[in-house]
Amino acid sequence: MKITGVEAIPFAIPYRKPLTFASGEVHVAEHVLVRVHTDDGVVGIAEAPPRPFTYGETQDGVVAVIRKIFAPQVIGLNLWQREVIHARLGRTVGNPVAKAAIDMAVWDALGRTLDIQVTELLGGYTDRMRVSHMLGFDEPAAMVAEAEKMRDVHGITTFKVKVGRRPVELDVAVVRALREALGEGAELYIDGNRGWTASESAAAMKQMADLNLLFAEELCPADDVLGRRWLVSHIDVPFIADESVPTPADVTREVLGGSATAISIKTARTGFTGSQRVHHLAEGLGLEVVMGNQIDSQLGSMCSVVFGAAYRLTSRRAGELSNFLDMSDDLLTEPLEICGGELTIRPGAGLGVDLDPDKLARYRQDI
Ligand code: MUC
Ligand code: MG
Repeated sequence: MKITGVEAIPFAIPYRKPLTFASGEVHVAEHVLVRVHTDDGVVGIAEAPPRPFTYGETQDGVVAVIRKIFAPQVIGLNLWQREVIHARLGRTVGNPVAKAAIDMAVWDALGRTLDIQVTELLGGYTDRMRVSHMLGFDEPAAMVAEAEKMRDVHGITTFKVKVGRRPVELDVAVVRALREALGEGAELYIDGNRGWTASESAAAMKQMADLNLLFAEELCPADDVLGRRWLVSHIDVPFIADESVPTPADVTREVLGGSATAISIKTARTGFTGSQRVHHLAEGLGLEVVMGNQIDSQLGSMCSVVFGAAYRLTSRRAGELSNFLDMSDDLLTEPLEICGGELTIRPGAGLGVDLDPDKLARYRQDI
């Protein structure tokens, strides 16, 4: 049960199709694989997807902070001491995805040691989630074609549409085209990644008033404090805070300040231990919750569904679990499959997934 080593392995897998959104774009999954080793010979795994445009982390920075600061802080602790690990990692400011990956690899190692699924250790509410697919910027016809492919091949009927371009009519045209093509049965919501001002957001929401949106996410920056409060009080769908709420304290501040009425939980930034805190807080505050996507690979997507399926609140809405489909390859021995619009937990212990050593050798960047 004692942690004997923590590895941080940078890897890079190109996307078949880059994802573009208001705050950035991703062409290659330049992530960091984290492996936590124990004295029983157990190895827990997780990935850290650095997002410089969201949290300031880079692939090199994640590797360095894990090797130089975090690994020495957790080696020697045992797997049950997750709160000690959380506290020690918390001594360093920032670095959310590096901390989250260590936390989730520890939970995976614990599950494997006890021969229990992590989702059961967390809460065990269900074994699956409905899937929401995230559509990056493109022409309306191309975004409709992608949504139809996701519906026809994988049964997905919930879509998050990236918005935040100027003029706002560019994005309004996309959402209208999607609604017309997919019909009223599809769930549609939008994510602006802070691209618009509050008044642009309000104008866009007015133009989309007849399109039956489920949510609006981060349309304008939370730092535009008064404008955002004004916007949130004037729109009639839940307003999701995502990158503005990477910690429980941020959730409290944004929600009590009137700048959000729903939140995105991303295991990639809060791990399992931090996501539990955010989940419990959201439940207490009566917030809608969506399991978000940090443009995760299959390993990261499995972490999201493992957490999301563990609780009633997080499994109620479709989770953003499908963007790995755009990657040219992955690291797992058995690829994840989305069937009938759902992603199901794997039966094995821990996260229930294993790494393919040949694939890791092909994509790792450090040898
Ligand atoms: C999202 O929900 O914003 C895009 C940037 C990022 O950090 O996460 C993604 C998805
Ligand atoms: Mg978002």
